Amino acid sequence: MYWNPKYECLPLEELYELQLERLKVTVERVFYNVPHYRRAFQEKGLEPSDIKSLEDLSKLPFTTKDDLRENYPFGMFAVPMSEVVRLHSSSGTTGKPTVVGYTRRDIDVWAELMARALVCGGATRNDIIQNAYGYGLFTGGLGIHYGAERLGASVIPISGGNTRRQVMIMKDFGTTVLTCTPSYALHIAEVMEEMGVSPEELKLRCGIFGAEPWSENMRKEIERRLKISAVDIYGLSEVIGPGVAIECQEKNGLHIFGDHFLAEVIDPATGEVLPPGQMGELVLTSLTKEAFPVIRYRTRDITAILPGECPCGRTGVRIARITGRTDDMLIIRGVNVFPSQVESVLLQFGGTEPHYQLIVDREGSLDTLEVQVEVSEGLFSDKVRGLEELERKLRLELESTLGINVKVTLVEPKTIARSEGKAKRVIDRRKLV
Ligand code: DLL
Repeated sequence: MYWNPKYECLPLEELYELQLERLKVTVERVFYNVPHYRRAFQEKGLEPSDIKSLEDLSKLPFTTKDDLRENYPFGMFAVPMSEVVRLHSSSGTTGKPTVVGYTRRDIDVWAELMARALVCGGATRNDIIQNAYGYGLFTGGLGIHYGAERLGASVIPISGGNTRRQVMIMKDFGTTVLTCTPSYALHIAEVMEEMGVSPEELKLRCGIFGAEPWSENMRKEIERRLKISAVDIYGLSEVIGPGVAIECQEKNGLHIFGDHFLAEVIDPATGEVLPPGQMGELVLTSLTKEAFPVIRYRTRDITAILPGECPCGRTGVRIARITGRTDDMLIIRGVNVFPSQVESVLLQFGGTEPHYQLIVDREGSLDTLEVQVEVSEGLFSDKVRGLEELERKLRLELESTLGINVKVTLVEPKTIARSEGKAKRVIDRRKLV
């Protein structure tokens, strides 16, 4: 049930003590080794010795993606390159990618955290883990891989893509745990159906899915189609990669490994720290990283810190499922819309497939939202009236959930592009003009 019960279930008093000790070390490390941090601290009149309690965290400056870009590629590293044994990078939608580095010890800590995460998510050393996250600069593939090896499971480093082969290997090798993005898991389920392979022929029992936002309804759909238990895993390259947080078997929020990361949720407009239960932007501080420590990194991910304890016994902070990103949030005629809200509505309806795309455009000065949704095979061959009725119902439900007018377009099965990694849910044509 636990990989490292001592630290995962550390009594809170001891956890806070450890966090403070590690925060002080991290603050010193960045102050003396990273010019950006020294400047940012000095602008606020801060020195490392000003950090005397965990409450002092809120005095520290935020770090943003722009800060990382301005210091591209290695300016935020706190160790000489001779100590860096691995580089990863994540591409944003605009500008330069972010480059992150790891010392040998960072890689070791990451493997430990990923082993913890896999166990928390339901894997054991007896599992055969098919790792269909992309291998390469993306942290998903290698992050999960090292954790699975540390756990002692048998890893199949298949990476993303070649879906028919994924299904064949899953069947022939007796894969028990699948790791990939939720959108790819669904695509694998679809290809399995095409190949006439039923979940009963597989040994698959568990899926550890993340790297993109997904809804509770999407979880149910994946669980139903693959006949597995699916958990949500969260992480980001800037903070370490996968392994920052994961759900346990209770599936009631994602546990953050508090001996390695401090989490805050802030109001993205004012920067004010919000109390548990309130939704805002997640801000993370690393406590043990050597090569690329981050202080109050603004993730742009929207969540809330959950109040109360989890029956599983892990003591660190829990966060709610990420509903979207501040920069993914569409503002359509002044109304905030997240793709995950649309997904949730679509999945409540029979007759559609959870493959969808939001197309935002501007007619004159008015923003428009079109939701393209695939119809399931059976229904598509059905009478036109049935389709019209479905379109109308979906439109009404989406309009009442989102609070704006929506055009729903039902499209033929398998016409929306499938992803092997992170799905592209939004086409915003407004930006092109
Ligand atoms: O996506 C790391 C990862 C790999 C996480 C495999 C989980 C599994 P990046 O490519 O840097 O790293 O993207 C990080 O992806 O800020 C979120 O916006 C989003 N994201 C990651 N996990 C989740 C999740 C990896 N479970 C960005 N739910 C993050 C929602 C997620 N969004």
